[in-house]
Amino acid sequence: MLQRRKFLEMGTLGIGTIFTKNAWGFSGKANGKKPLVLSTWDAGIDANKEAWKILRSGGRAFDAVEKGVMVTESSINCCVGLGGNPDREGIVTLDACIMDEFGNAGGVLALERILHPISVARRVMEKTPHVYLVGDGAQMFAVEQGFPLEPQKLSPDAEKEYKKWLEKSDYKPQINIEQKEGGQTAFAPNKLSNGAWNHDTIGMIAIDANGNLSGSCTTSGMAFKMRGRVGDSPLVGAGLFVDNEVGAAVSTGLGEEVIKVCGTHLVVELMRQGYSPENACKEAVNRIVKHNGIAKSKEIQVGFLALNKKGEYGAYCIQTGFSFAVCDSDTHNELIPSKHMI
Ligand code: SD4
Repeated sequence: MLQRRKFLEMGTLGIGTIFTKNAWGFSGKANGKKPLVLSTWDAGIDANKEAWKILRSGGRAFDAVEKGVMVTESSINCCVGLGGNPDREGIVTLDACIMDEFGNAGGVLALERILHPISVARRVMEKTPHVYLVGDGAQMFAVEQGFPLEPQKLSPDAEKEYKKWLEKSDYKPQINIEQKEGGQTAFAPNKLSNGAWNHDTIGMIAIDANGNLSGSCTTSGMAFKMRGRVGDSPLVGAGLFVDNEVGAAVSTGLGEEVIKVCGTHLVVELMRQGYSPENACKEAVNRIVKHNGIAKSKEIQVGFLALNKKGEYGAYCIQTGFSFAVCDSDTHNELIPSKHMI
């Protein structure tokens, strides 16, 4: 239903958008163009549009992946960023990381009350000798850098979802399993009362006209997580990895499973060995499924999205529901359903 609605909505966007029903049809568009930007989930369509403005004018992929996901972080109707669901204590904590074409990286973990964690992650990379800043320290640094401290309050949607969750306070982390619409209990709703999916993360990878790769990943993390819980998204090699000689990858879904296999590092290393982006993602998914067994894997969603140095891309996930957005021209910004294992 959502896919259909999104399709109709996308028809009204500035950049031409096409939704293909073919699970791996590219609507006749070449897979292997430069520049190109990819991002996870349906919010990726709007994020790609912003990133494309930079890429189309010959800009750097690194700037594109920052500016692109800032759109999603700003959107109050989206679960990414300050509009997202809080932890068990009712506080929104944000994780993000960014990597450039030189292998530099920066990240923030459990950052509170800052609208653009991705930009703070960039500053950590550019202005400190460190890769990560966490919690209060990350916030202090952000404020020193001129980022305004936003009010400590939940978005109307998040407040509603949190109140619903508090009725049972049942702690059973689960994430992004969409085909069970209606069958979900209150612990981690995959669909919000406003009809939007609970995609609390956006990952973006891009190749610019010079053939340089960069990536970003930003999230409010798992809904109603334990205070202090950190997922894969801000971790180099888990939620995001870029090697400018080979390719870039991002992940989404149950972060704990991605962390245990160093998911995006694995995907990039498989591409180095000659795997196509799709097959590299498939093999990384396979490792997670093998580790958990089929029965348990049915309760888990993880998706990987990858791009190689030639501009070829692909994705794979454990089960149906994951989609990604690809933009490679002024008229092509498309949401594609990922292939899945189960
Ligand atoms: C996490 N991987 O915190 C993130 C969640 C996610 O769409 O991808 N949600 O584990």
